[in-house]
Amino acid sequence: MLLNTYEPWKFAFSQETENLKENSYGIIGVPFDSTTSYHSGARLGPIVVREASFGFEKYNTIFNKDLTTPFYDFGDVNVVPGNCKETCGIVEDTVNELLELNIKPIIIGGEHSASIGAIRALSEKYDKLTVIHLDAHRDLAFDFVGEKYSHATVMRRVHEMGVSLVQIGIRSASIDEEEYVKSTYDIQTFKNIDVHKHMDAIEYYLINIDGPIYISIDMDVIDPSIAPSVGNPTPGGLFISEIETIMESLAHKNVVGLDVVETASNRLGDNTAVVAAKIIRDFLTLVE
Ligand SMILES: [Mn+2]
Repeated sequence: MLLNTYEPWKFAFSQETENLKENSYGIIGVPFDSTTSYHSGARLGPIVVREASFGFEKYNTIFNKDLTTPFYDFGDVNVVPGNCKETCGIVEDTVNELLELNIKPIIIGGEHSASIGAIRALSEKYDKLTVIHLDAHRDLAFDFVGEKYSHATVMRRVHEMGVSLVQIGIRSASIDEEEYVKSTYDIQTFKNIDVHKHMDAIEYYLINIDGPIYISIDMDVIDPSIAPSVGNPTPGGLFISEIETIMESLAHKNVVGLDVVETASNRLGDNTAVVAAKIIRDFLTLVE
């Protein structure tokens, strides 16, 4: 029998939500981009990333594994266009609903501010949460053009929740952000050059992290020659194999949530959407 399983509104290989298995993963989209300062369009990220997810086969030749992890696609949250704080609150409530079902969130963005709500929910559930933040930028501004809730202030709001941060791929920051990092004891930095030249040290660091981990991936961490459709493209980024190595190091840790954000495209087959879909699919293959 031939079945057409192409359903572009759900991530490829996601299962029906009627019979939820506990301890599995739930995808939610956050189609929001109201604080974007340069290249807009991230509100369409959840659609194009889901669509791109159908370009992959179930067997993963990088990790020699089939994608067998149960996961569900719950659709998109209702965002409030123009209101970042309100939207973060809705993401937080939705993630709390998933946590009550004992399902771990995977968020497709949308601008990076979606992480604020997700991490707030998780930081209240888990003590000693570590956020692994892959990004070209630190996102540690206290405010951005007067706004406390913005794509540029995400990790400052997150750090205020009392979580530890590990920032990987950094190659752009303000002097104020650098001073803030120096004034703290729980923000670890691995710049893009560290990833290119000292991956062994980063792997060693990651596999020795204790406690629950949340992974936040801004697609601009990847080199813009590979993933150009992002809010703030920044040259000198990571390669796909480096992302694979980092994900492999983290997959067998206690990962309690993941977001893949800032895909800003409205085009089917967009490179950045394809890479974002691959990262989510790789993660689900690895965590089984
Ligand atoms: Mn960024």
